Amino acid sequence: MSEVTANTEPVATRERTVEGFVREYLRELNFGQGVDLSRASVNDQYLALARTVRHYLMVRWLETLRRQSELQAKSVAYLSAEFLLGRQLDNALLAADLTDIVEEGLAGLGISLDTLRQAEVEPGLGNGGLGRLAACFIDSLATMNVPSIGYGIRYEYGIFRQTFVDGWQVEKPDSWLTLGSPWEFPHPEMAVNVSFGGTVEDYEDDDGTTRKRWLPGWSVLGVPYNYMVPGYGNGRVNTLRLWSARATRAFDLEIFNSGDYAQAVRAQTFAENISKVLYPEDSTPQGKELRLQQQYFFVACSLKDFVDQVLPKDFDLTNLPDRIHFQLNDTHPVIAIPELMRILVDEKKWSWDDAWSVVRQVFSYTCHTLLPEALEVWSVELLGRLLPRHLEIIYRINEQFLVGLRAAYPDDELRARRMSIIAEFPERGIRMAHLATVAAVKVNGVAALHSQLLRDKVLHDFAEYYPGKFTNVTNGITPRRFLRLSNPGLSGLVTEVLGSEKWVTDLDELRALEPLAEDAEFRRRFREIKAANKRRLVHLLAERDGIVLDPETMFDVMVKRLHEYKRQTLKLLHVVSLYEQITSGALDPADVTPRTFAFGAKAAPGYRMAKQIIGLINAVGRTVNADPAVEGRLTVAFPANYNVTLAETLIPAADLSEQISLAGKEASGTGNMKFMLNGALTIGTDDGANVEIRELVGDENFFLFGLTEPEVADVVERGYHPTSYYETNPQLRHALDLVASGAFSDGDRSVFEPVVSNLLHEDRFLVLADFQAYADAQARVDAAYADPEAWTRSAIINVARAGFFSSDRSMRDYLDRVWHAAPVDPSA
Ligand code: GPQ
Repeated sequence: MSEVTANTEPVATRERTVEGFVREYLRELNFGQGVDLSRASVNDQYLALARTVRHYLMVRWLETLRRQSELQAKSVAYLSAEFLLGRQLDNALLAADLTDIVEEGLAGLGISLDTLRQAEVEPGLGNGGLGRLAACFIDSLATMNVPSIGYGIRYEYGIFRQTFVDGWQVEKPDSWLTLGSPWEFPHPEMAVNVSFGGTVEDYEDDDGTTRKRWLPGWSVLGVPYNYMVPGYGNGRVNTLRLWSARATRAFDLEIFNSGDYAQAVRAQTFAENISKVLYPEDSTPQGKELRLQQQYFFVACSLKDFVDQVLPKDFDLTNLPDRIHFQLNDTHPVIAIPELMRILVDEKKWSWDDAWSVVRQVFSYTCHTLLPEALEVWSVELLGRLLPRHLEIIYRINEQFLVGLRAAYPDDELRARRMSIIAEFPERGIRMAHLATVAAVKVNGVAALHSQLLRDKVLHDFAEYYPGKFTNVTNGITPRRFLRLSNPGLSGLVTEVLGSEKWVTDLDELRALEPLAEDAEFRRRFREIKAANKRRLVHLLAERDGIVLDPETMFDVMVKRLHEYKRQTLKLLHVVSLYEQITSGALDPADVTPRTFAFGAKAAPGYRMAKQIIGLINAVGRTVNADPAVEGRLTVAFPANYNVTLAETLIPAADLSEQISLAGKEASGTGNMKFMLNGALTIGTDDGANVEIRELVGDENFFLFGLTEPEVADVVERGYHPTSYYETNPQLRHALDLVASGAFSDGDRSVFEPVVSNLLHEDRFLVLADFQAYADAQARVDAAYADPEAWTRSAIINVARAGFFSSDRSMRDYLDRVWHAAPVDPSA
């Protein structure tokens, strides 16, 4: 008998050569995918490649897990209902340092790596900024050697696929899993049970104390799916654990016993509905029961997983604060607070005070909004029906909180009512942001201005009561995905002139580019890269959407969710105004800078005004693009289904970045940072992280316009009348009249009447008030663009000063200010 030696190292890691890769790849194709090369479809080829690449990361992953459980260092658990990851293949290749080997190996087999890249359907498990931020953060944590885990939901359907029918948004389900999902590792044997509903009863403990017991009405299983989160260039692979709902065995038994097979199967579907679909509302929660089920589902799974599986068996939970910090990504996971109380008090039989003293040391809360309608409030009726024990716990937390509050502010009942976790109007509800703020170690906003406004306005009473609790951590973006991978041209140039790739993990290195803004040859190369990126985008949009664009025009880009506060209508009114001025003869087309006005935006399916605005953008585009009077001058491009993948080609091609929200409404923005890093200049209001961008690049490299936040507050206070702007500004009037006339809707005046009349009579976000300032700023953009050398100088300065916006910096700030944790020594 031959001797078997235990060698856990996969063949792959021992064969970091083109031949070794090809051998592994063909093996995966034959034995994993079950096809031979001559019959393999592109999807077969892609799946085999993905699996081959993950082999190369596997040893590092196992090693990271082994070291993590050995070290027991303080870790971070990032709880988020959304992780908008984007495609995985390129990032995995980069982390494994395999791109060249794979490219060459595949080419030898007659396969183009690029074709396989395009075969990947991105996991769209998020709506927009909040979900993408979570993805950037876990990338940075892995790259910085921070022991951490991401916890979220494995939605079967991510954000819908947007299509346009006659210019109107029509949503199609996103079935990202149908062709196979090679990046996930399901562990059904590790499933955990999560309960809902039922009642709470008192009972007598062995030692005679009266305790509470939750008698749930139903339960589901949460199956963990693990994803690798590879660090860049450090051999570390962290874990993202997403939960998928399954029916419990109880459902199976019911099938068996009830005889009503169909009913029992329906019950199964009911359980599995919990992780079926991502709610497509961004910043506008709908208060739906299923959404609360989702929130509790993933939070309960995650806490149980952490306490029972991740921690060592004999772990003393009084030491929890030294071992973990749970970061709550907005209020979606805030139900974790009463859940941990329930675990400690009901299951571990701790006293309330002991439990509370631990709970208040392990959570921190990030707020991502300033819109009052975005702050989640769950009706007491619903929460009590779904989670009766949690409701009791929340009431008790509130009681205790109000006792302290009334002692600090005697005779200030109004303040107590304002701050109470329980709202009384319009119905009794649980204010999740208040619950989070009461329990959290730290509460942070996501940009300097936002954190200031949280302290001064949205959570002002709390900031007074808990002065040390509030802090700021300005958002960031990962330079791996948003420069190194998405902009190979600029990355190559930067690496060449800086002499190394150190900037990929230390983005402040970009500062060394600054003197080169004065170097004509460098500017020429920088410009040539931008031009090539524009040609790459033009090619993509031609193939993908049949959109025809001229890469010689200025690319003016606004991509983000469609929301009235973000003011896509402001940019659209500017387009309409230029169009109106040219066609009426007021403006000589020869004096108009040739521009491509690009939009990308999804609207929440139930948000009627947002869908109207999408219809209007497309209608204006149809008219403008077909009119010879403006040919070569104005083009509108609105590719459907803006997502991470499209962003990766669109952003590097942009000349001008549109960040034009009403001041005081955009918490931070992160697209603004991506454009800056890729050498676009910003036209923007004094809002969110725009403020910090402008501070860094200076007024001369930023097109600022519009009311400031205090001015907005003042206008609103004095009574805002949009019609007065309409009446006194002929250009604005002509533009609005043109829309109202039916010029973009075959003469039918009714089609866009809701948009026009909303702007004229309500205009919650002061579009008309800022119109002239915006048009003037756009005239400054034109003047600046007319001098390509000066424009390029500004663009280079933007790139050189973008280091601050690395999500690595955000993570350092969280580690220092919020988590009080540190990276571990990678060699330990
Ligand atoms: N954001 Cl409340 C979302 O993407 N979804 C949400 O539900 C809420 C906020 C955004 C916010 O609008 C942006 O300004 C931020 O840059 C982003 O979160 C990340 O913090």
